Amino acid sequence: MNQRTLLIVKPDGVSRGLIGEVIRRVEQKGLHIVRLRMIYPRRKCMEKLYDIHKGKSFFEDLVSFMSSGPIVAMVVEGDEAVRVVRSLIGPTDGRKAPPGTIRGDYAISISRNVVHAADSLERAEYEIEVVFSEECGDF
Ligand code: FUP
Repeated sequence: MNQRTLLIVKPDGVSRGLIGEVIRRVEQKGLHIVRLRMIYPRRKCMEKLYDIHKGKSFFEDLVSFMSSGPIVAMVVEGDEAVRVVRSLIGPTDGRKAPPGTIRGDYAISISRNVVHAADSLERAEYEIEVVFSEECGDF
């Protein structure tokens, strides 16, 4: 089934010069980037993006980190795009993510893990709306 999902290059990925590498892997897989936006996100927007983690021990650090520098957000389209993009990025913890995945190849941390991707179709719709809204931030 054709789907659209949200993929973000986080501030650590941007500062490390990994935007091109992430885009290359998405395109190499055969997925299509249908929207692309670089923003310096406001704190409030990152709180909305990660609303499901509110109250957890890492929430403050997560939101501060995500609003500490520019991010690149993209809408990625393709067959089973939600699942396929999740498999491209790998598990959350870079130390456990297998080589060949973006996190497995470029991260050794659970919190500075280069990329974010929506984990369901419902979340994808919600997160695209949040991150591509005008008020999320500018550059
Ligand atoms: P993921 O969907 O793989 O990005 O992972 P989660 O939704 O579980 O977590 C979202 C973000 O919270 C992670 F990318 C990093 C941060 N996090 C931590 O910093 N510590 C944790 O123990 C879990 C998550």
